[in-house]
Amino acid sequence: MSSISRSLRHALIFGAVLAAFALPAAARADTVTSTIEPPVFSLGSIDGVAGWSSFGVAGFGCAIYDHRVSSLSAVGLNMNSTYAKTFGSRALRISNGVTSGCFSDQTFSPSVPNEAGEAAAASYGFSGGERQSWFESAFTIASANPILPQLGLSMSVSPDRGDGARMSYLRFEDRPAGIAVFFDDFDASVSEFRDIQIATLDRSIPHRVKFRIDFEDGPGNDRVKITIDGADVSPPNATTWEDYSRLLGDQPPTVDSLLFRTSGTASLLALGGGFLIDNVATTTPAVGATGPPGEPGNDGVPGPAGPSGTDPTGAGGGISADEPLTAKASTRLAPKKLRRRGSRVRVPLLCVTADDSHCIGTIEIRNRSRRLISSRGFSLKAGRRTLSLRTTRKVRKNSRVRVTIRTYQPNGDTWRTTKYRRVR
Ligand SMILES: [Ca+2]
Ligand SMILES: [Ca+2]
Ligand SMILES: [Ca+2]
Repeated sequence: MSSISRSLRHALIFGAVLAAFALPAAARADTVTSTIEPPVFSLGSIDGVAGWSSFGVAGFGCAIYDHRVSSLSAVGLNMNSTYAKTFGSRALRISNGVTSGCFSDQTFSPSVPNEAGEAAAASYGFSGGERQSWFESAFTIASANPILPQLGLSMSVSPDRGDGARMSYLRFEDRPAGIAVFFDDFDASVSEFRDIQIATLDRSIPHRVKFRIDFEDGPGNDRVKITIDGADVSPPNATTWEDYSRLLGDQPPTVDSLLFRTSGTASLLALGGGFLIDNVATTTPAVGATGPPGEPGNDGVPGPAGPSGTDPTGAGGGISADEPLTAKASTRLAPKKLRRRGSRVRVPLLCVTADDSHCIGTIEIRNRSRRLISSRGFSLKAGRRTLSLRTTRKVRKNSRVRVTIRTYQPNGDTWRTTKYRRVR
């Protein structure tokens, strides 16, 4: 669907627009951009770098995924090629050589300062700031092998708040005809997802992909626009997954980042190859924005009307009494010592749910003087899980810490437990 010249021109213009966008547009929209270059992005795991999260790769998730910051030369790409102009010297390389059914341990881009979603959307602590009504995100994608198809290669990308509660979805599959792109949304009228192929991309060049989501309060009305290389490839009436959350009895989630995920059947042939991802940019309107924000793309479309006031209503509800027996989901501390590993503490947890839903919540660790030394959100499948928390202070061997776990219930209540444990 794309000509070489258009994509090249797009890539070049995008770079220029991105640079220009940072200053004048800063008053109207907040954009977080990752160009995946040294010295900030070292080779290997992207976990913890400039707001990225990928703790499976760091060894603390369901699997050690093949998601790595890689040099283009290491994947055999000529540095004078189109690739080098678009990607610089490094990119985030993702293959489905390793997969899992888990979410929160896969790779998430940095969170924007102000989340986006409906007024009643639930953040459960995975996003923050002031609630905004639209979200944009863009990234460049290319095959790590521009010549031959990597059959079996597949990856999905979703706007997400940080735990896998996806609000939209694109899947990229390498096929003989090119890179097939599929879009999924949820059709409330038939209570089903639709999975539609929206493009086949030329494997030999990079492509710029953009999500634009406009949130409207109430069901069945969010709007999604997918742009590839400047062309609108959205299917008719493209919408979010908002009504999937409602079907499960929850509020739709907020979004503030992109989730890059490899699930399903692993393709061992793809190990060390896969897709290259770069120039990842996420945007929401800045607080107090009043004018029409320009888009960080090259299509020159004037932005939509700025938000007229925001609703900073948080989600999650109040804290209910400790350990009520009626909790539908609860996360407990497994009866084991916590383990220290560098600046991280590994916390063994047990997620108990009445059905096969997830345990979603937050965990806090405080030291003897009750000073907060670590906190993070989680979304866990039922069963035993080990969560890794990065600590801001050194934790001494055999010291006692206070762990507070809050698990959010679909009705907004919170199940809370606090325990003391030694760190081994
Ligand atoms: Ca780069
Ligand atoms: Ca987030
Ligand atoms: Ca809606």
